[in-house]
Amino acid sequence: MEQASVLANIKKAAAFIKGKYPAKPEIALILGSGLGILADLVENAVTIPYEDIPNFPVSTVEGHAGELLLGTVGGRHVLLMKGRFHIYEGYGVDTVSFPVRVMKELGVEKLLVTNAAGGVNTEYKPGDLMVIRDHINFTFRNPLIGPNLSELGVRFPDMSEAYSRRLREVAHRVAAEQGLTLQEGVYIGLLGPSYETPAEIRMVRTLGADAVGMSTVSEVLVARHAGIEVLGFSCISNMAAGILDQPLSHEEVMETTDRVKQTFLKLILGIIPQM
Ligand code: 6GU
Repeated sequence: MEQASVLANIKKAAAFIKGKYPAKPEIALILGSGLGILADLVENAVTIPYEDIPNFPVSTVEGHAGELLLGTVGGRHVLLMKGRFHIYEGYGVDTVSFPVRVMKELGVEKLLVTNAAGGVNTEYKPGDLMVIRDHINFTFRNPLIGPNLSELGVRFPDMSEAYSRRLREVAHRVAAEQGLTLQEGVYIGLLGPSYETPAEIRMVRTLGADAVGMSTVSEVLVARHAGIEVLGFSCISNMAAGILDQPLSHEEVMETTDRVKQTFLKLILGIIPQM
């Protein structure tokens, strides 16, 4: 798409949201499987269905469209995406990351992303929480391809600290205060939707990955391009293929995220006021 019209699309979506919630959201939250319940803790929330927002992608695959929540958490104005978009659903990386561009236009300065991921590091256990130190883009797609939107960021954005050291330190401090063990490691993002083979998992371990998933990377690339500070977490919902002698299932992913969601939520609620 033409550069000018991409910018116009972003601005139009942002203007619509501003009309419903005039305050500047400082922190944005994109929460993966199972953590949607955080939405219940947003105070004075304004809810906007994605389908109402001009140019916003709508989920055609999962049946229910998703919604944006704006409100406060711990006294901070937040924007929360209830429902995200994945490449495996058939969306392009530009669509998957479009909401992040709108966040920037709204004045968002910090992004907290979470996902469910398979454990690649054999020291990990299902139910572990991992703060993301860095990622490997194994989708081989990049939402920044195309004419650079120089109003948003530079042509060749630096990724040497994609996941903020400062925010990772906040996460470790809050986790320690809560008596929680928090892993830190490298997330590798693949296309999915099939889980990996044992040979692929041995490969990504060799490449330096600790956790494997199907989301997050596109959104973080766009956020960093725009200078948004990022904090990411993976909930290790299961061990990746070939580590345990058992097949992988989405049910296991859902069961584990459900089991740890209160702990995860408490951690995130502890972190938000300190971001
Ligand atoms: Cl094992 N792989 C991927 N790609 N995504 C996952 C997963 C595994 N477990 C949860 N999400």
